[in-house]
Amino acid sequence: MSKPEVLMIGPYPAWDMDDLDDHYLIHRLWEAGDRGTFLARHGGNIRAIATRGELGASADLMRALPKLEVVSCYGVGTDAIDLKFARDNNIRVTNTPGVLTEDVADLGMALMLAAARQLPAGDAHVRDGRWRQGNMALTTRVCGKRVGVVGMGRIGAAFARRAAAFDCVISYFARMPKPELDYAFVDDLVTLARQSDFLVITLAGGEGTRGIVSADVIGALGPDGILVNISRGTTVDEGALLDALEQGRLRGAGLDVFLNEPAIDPRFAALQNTVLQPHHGSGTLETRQAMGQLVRDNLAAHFSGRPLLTPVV
Ligand code: 8YV
Repeated sequence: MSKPEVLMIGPYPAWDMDDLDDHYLIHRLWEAGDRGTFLARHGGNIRAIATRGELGASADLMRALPKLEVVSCYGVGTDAIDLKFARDNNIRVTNTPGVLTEDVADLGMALMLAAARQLPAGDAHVRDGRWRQGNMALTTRVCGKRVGVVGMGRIGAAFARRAAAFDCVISYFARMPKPELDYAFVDDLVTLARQSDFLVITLAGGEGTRGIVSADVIGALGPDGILVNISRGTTVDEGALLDALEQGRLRGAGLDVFLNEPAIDPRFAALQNTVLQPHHGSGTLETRQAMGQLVRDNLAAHFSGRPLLTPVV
């Protein structure tokens, strides 16, 4: 029996690619010269898409695959997948929740500490020999400070547990209060920002949260505030964030996500009060191995008629 044909939007690590090649006929879209020609040639036989959180699957792409049955996403965020099109066309969608929660939350804590204690500046102070001329400037304490968590899903809750271990006072903004948590629910982002020393964004991306951290929210966080974003670049008014960081109306930021990744706004590179990471919250060997396994297990379940492990649609 011929192998099911699968369209991959971008590469996975070699250990995943080898296994996928063993079980499926893989079409590598990122290697295609002309995508239109490539899809016209292969699209009619493709039954699955294997994509990544940041690459997604558009309605136009799925429309070019008349036999598409399932989209398996390497990542928890499905905001780049047209879920409505998938739902309307009986296309299943899976993601990789759970396995990446702890690492993304770890990076959020690391970014908060690095931005507050200015770890990149301290590293440079030592490496550049400037320590011989004197100590670096004083930085900002983290422990015991007020932390506002934007979004209280798996990642937000995992991050809050970490901040609580630093004796931080935690409040949060979410669609609904979660009374089972020992944190203060705040139903307005400006109010949350005004009463926070750190504002940490963990909520899902997509149209429903686009620009939710607005210029007003950034202004309420204020010149002593530090913003951390481990969600999606779309959740923040990035122009307002850059303006505030450049004009000293925000103490600093720790950012793992941006608009237009990886070709982010060059203004970020000039900022000394930011810590920047290349969308690497889930970027550990352990987590990426688990994510790849879950993508492959979902595909295997689909093609063997078993229930999907982590369905979104
Ligand atoms: C993905 C992400 O792992 O999980 C998500 O939604 O944003 C990342 O953690 C990454 O996009 C995979 O390439």
